[in-house]
Amino acid sequence: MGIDGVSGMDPVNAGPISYMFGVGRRSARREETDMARIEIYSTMFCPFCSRAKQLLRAKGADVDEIDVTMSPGRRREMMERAAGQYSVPQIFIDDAHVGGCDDLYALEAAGKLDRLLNGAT
Ligand SMILES: N[C@@H](CCC(=O)N[C@@H](CS)C(=O)NCC(=O)O)C(=O)O
Repeated sequence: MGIDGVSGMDPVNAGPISYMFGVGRRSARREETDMARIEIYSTMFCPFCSRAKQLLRAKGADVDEIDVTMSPGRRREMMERAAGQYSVPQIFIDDAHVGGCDDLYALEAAGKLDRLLNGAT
């Protein structure tokens, strides 16, 4: 039994296809550290995206980046998940919408980001 009740499926070793379709909720590294799953929708040459990734990586977070520059379908997906917001980045922690770069830094300034990243949602 894998995590999250995915029967017969080892989320860490489920292979690239399962990984692409998000069967495994946490990567091997997340499994070890119990860090939250971070997804960031970004585009190329986006200073706000770089700034957000910089903060997350400085905290040791394992970031799944979804580049929507050339992908209108993924941009639509982003907007659906982010209550219609179009700008990048849009950041999700364990599937919960955090918002953009400013929102991420506001969480940090309020002393709430570490707790979210450590999976205490
Ligand atoms: N306040 C936003 C600003 C984000 C922003 O302006 N991103 C630019 C790219 S660097 C963008 O998506 N511009 C297109 C738009 O706003 O429609 C944040 O902190 O994330």
